[in-house]
Amino acid sequence: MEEAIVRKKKIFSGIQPSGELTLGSYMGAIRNWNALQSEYDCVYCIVDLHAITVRQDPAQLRRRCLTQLAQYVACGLDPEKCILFIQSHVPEHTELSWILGCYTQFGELSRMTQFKQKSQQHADNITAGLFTYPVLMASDILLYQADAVPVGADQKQHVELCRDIAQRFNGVYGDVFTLPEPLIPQVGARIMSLSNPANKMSKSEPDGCVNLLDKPEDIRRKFKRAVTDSETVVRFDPESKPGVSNLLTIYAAATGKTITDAETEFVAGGYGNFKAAVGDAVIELFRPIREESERLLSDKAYLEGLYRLGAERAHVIAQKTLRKVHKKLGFLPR
Ligand code: AQP
Repeated sequence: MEEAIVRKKKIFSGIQPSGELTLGSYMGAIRNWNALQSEYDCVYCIVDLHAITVRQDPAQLRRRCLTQLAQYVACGLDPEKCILFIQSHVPEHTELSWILGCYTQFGELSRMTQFKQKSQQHADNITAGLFTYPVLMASDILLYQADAVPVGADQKQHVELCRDIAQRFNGVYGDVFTLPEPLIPQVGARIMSLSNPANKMSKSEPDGCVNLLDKPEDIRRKFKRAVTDSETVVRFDPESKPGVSNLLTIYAAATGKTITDAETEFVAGGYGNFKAAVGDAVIELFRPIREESERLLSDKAYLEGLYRLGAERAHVIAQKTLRKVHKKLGFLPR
């Protein structure tokens, strides 16, 4: 009997080196990346081209790219199992981005929530890059023919736009791109800021943010100060108790317990004990990651070798897709 050849599904995702990796990016994205790497062909990127849509300090950007790579590996991403690389090292990302920009509507980009928020935050520097960010993101995903994109809830809209662009392109030229699905975790899809639980925890807004490399005493202090409410009941109710609900989500995601079990665990004892327990859970979760990141960062040659190899492997796949696109468009081969 003939055996069916089952194609392994492909996964792509990336994070901007626009700040330190946070509890939010860990819960919303990296944790899921880890879980997927054994079963799928995974490509994970440090999206430095996206980071420059807002001003970055060059020395800091260089340092953050290397630190982020070390953190990816320390979080459990295995360079033997997945491709880890830096976006600007694979020029096909920007080449495809120009092409896809010609298949994207101005109106579609104007509706993107992230553009609206970031153009308010950076009102003195609303660049074309900030506006066309989702086109570059679509290129990142489509170059690798990804079936799924593990991201936090805030990126769902961008992945949906990527699908629309791919569908439009395929509608004209035939089956060129795989249509990707967003993969959003059940718990931890949107971790909120500890100081303002109405806002998402974001690495470019350090206030209310817990970072992967924070020292235990800093994590403890940040949770101690976390904004809750004037009640004393630990109950999951994101509408009327956003701070407490966010802490319950973090606790559940960090320990693997359900939110209901977490509520029961803290039914007595008040907010003080609750906040300390959430802080301790995060400290224990991040301790091995911080220690391993520090160890890896002391071996710069290893990290450089890793990102070079990653770029070579990514380039082979990206080149194949871009050649196909050029051919479909009617560009003469070089
Ligand atoms: N608070 C969060 N909760 C859950 N998931 C989150 N992610 C980010 N913050 C949270 C997810 O992690 C990945 C980060 O990718 P990114 O840096 O490219 O995008 P971002 O969403 O713009 O991240 P930040 O931290 O908010 O960065 P800045 O401040 O530079 O814009 C994505 O999968 C995201 O969903």
